[in-house]
Order: sequence, then structure tokens, then C-alpha cells
Amino acid sequence: MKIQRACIQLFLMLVLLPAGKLTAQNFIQILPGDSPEMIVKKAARVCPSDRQAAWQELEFTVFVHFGMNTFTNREWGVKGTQASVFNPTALDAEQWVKTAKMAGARLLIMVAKHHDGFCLWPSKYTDYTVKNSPWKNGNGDVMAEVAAACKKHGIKLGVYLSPWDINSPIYGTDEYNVHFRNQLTELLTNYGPVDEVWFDGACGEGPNGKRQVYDWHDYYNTIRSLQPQAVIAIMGPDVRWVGTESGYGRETEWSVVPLSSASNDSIAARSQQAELTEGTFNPPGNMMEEDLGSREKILRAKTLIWYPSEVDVSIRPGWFYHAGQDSLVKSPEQLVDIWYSSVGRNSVLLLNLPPDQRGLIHKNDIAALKGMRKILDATFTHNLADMSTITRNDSVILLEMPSPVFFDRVMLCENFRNGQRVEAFQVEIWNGNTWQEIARGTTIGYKRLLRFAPVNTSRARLRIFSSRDVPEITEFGLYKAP
Ligand code: FUL
Repeated sequence: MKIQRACIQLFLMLVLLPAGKLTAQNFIQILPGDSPEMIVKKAARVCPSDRQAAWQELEFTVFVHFGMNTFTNREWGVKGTQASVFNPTALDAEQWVKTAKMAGARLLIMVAKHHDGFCLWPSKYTDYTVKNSPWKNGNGDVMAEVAAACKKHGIKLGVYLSPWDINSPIYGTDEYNVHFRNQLTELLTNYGPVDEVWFDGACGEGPNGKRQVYDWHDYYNTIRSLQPQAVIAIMGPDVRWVGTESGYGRETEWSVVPLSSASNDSIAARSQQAELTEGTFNPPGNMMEEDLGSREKILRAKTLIWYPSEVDVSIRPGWFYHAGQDSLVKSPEQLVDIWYSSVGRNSVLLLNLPPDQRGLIHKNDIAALKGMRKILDATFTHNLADMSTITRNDSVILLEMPSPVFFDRVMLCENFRNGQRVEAFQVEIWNGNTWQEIARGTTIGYKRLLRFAPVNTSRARLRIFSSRDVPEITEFGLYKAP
């Protein structure tokens, strides 16, 4: 097969399995009689839900941690800090959104309430809000300003609402679940479309602290009914925490992972099945191991689900702004390195940009983001394989350029909406005498970016050594970093 374009659906051959056996949904049950081959094929057929797929395609999102801690110079708040402490002098949500947009982010997650419980919107369910702060004489609403700015500049909005609440007197009681649902309802009703809801698992109550039994199912149902397009991240059914806050995802990152062994109790199993079907099942267990989705893991699974990874990291050492960290903002090169290790490893990058006490993102952070954007644009604007002829033979894709090109980056993508399949691959160039390996890897998924020393060639090829089903490669691009 000879084709004249570089970015095409290179493989779109589906091996159809017997009708009724496999369905395109974001989970699949493994049956007792399934052979290893069948299980591997089933894994390849687990697809993202529409909301998961739309989220994955965002690639790059930002977090905004701002609140009481910004003014107390803390990372986690304490009980009893007065609302009067919150007093930004020049808060400009549009500056946050413009900064995020300039950096290339497509969604901004606002921390509406961190663990200290202080609400950046005038919630009618507590006094511990902006309403009782001096900012705008108590007439301000940070959420409203952020939502308006996101709308104006065309980026999506997400919200972080901390389940752990240090200041709420009812934390630890059933009443708190109703309170939490009420606050969630305010955030998901009054600020337009919300595309991601982020539930943090952190709780520092300690051995003698309060224990809250969260009514997750009620929270999820509230979100599904008010903002059905929103993904629920971390403590939720749609998006998994990569497992560190370093900015570095796994070399091998599977979006299809086993659910830790489903309960043998048949009632629990039935309710799990119902929740999986309605998209409100929160996968339990340790999703922080290095190997989450290898063949070894999936062959032992009872259920496989699409549960993709999100890499959250702050542009500074802290999640909140601290003047003492102004010289510790990550450099453009560090941010680019994080990009290759998150977006380039089948994850979505969630980069935190914390505004200072004025309520503005500091100039050092803006400079770093500009530098990062400049490098990424200079690298990825021009695919050097644009003019190539593409030939496909079995598991090899050959690019033949009209003249030699000089490159040091490769971009690979799978048709991830149809599942994740590739397990091992190698990129090679013709060096005049022989095919020479320049990079190799395991998973591709939504996107894989590879870096290597510059090479010059008019022929490059991708060899896929192992795949769970017919590989569907949609992108094989060659790039040169500045
Ligand atoms: C953690 C929190 O404890 C941090 O303060 C921050 O919000 C981070 C994103 O998640 O679990």
C-alpha cells in the first residue's frame, strides 16, 4: 500500500470477533473460560468513554492553587485561620487564564476549596468564604471570575473541591456528605460548563483525627447529573493519578488496567457491574505500582477498565505560592523534559501555576512558560516527514522522504479511541548501509514522544514487535528540536 501523506490512519483493519462477545465500552469482564489470547484481544478492545477520550485529547491542563495558604505561607492550612486573612490586592483571573492559554493549556482546574475549607466562592452553606474576607468588601467570587475568563479565552474549566475539610465543624459526620454535595452542586450549577472535577485523596487527620466516610457514589451521581461531560479525577472513576507529583510518568503506561480482584460476594459484584455500566465505579486498590497493565497483570484480571493517567506537578516546589520559591521556578528546559515524560508517555499533564498574594502569576513563572512554549513550538510545528511516501508492510511502516531530513524527535500515536494495543516497537533509519536503531519503546497509546541524538536520513521506519491486536498507528512524525 502506498500513500502520499504522513499523518493518516495508517492501520484501520479491524479483526472482528464473534458478535456479542466483545463490545466497545470502557470496561470488559474476563470470563472463566477465556483463553490467554482472548484476554489479550479483549484488553485491546477496551476503549475510552467519550468523556475520557475528550479529556485525553486536551493533552495539557493547568491547576491553580490559590487561597488561604497563599496568605499564611503554608502548604496545608490549620484550624482557625480567619477569613479576613484572605486579601489579594490585584487579583486578575484573566491574567491566569491568558497565561495558561499562552502556555498551550486547554483546561484550567481552579482549587475552589483546599483542605483548610476556605471557599473561593460565596457558598451559602458556610461562613468560611470570600464573602467574609476584605477582598472586594466581601462581594467577590473567584470562581465566577475564573469561569468568565475561561469562557472569554476559550479554555475549559475544571474544579478541585477538597473532600478533607479541616475547618468544617461537621467533618466526620453524615451531615458532611450532604454539605459536600451541596457545595458541589453550587459549583456545578452556577459557573457554566465544568469538564473536570478533581477529588484529592489527601487527609492529614492523623490517628486521633476525625474520620469521614465519604459518600462517593452520591458525589459521582451529582456530577453525572449536573455535568455529564465532566471527568472525575483521582478519587474517581475516569482519571487515575499517575502516582507521583514529580511530573514524570511511566515509560510503559497502559490506559487499560485490571480492577483489583472484584469481590466474590455476588451482591457487591452486581453493584460493581451496575456502577461500571453507569460510569460511577471508583477503581479500588493500588494504582501506583510500576507495572499496572502488562500481559502478566491482565491475564490474572477479572475485569479490565480504561483508566488513563494524569501527571500533576507544580511549576514551583510548592503547590501554593511562597515568595521564597521565586528563584526555584522550573526552567523552560525542565518543563519541556516534563512534557516529554507526561504528554509524551500517554498521560495528560496537569501543571500547577500558583498566583501570589497580589492574585497574579509571578513574572518568573510566566517567563518559564513562554520559554517552554517557544521550544515546543519550534520543535513540533513542522513535521519533517510531511512530504514522505508511506509504505506499510505487516508490522513495519516505512517513510521515504524526497530528500534527507535532519531530526532528533519522533512522535507516534495510536488510534486510542479504538483501544491501546502496541506493546513493543523500534524506530530505525537507513544509514546508507544498514537499518540502524535510533529509539525503542513499549507502549504508545494516545501519544509517544522519543528523543535521541540527531540523525540525517531520507528513510525511517517503525517496526512493531508486539501488539495486542492489529496496530492502528495514526501518526509517525519526525521533528527537530531547536
Ligand atoms: C495533594 C494535596 O495535599 C496538595 O496540597 C495539592 O493540592 C495536591 C495537588 O494534592 O494531595
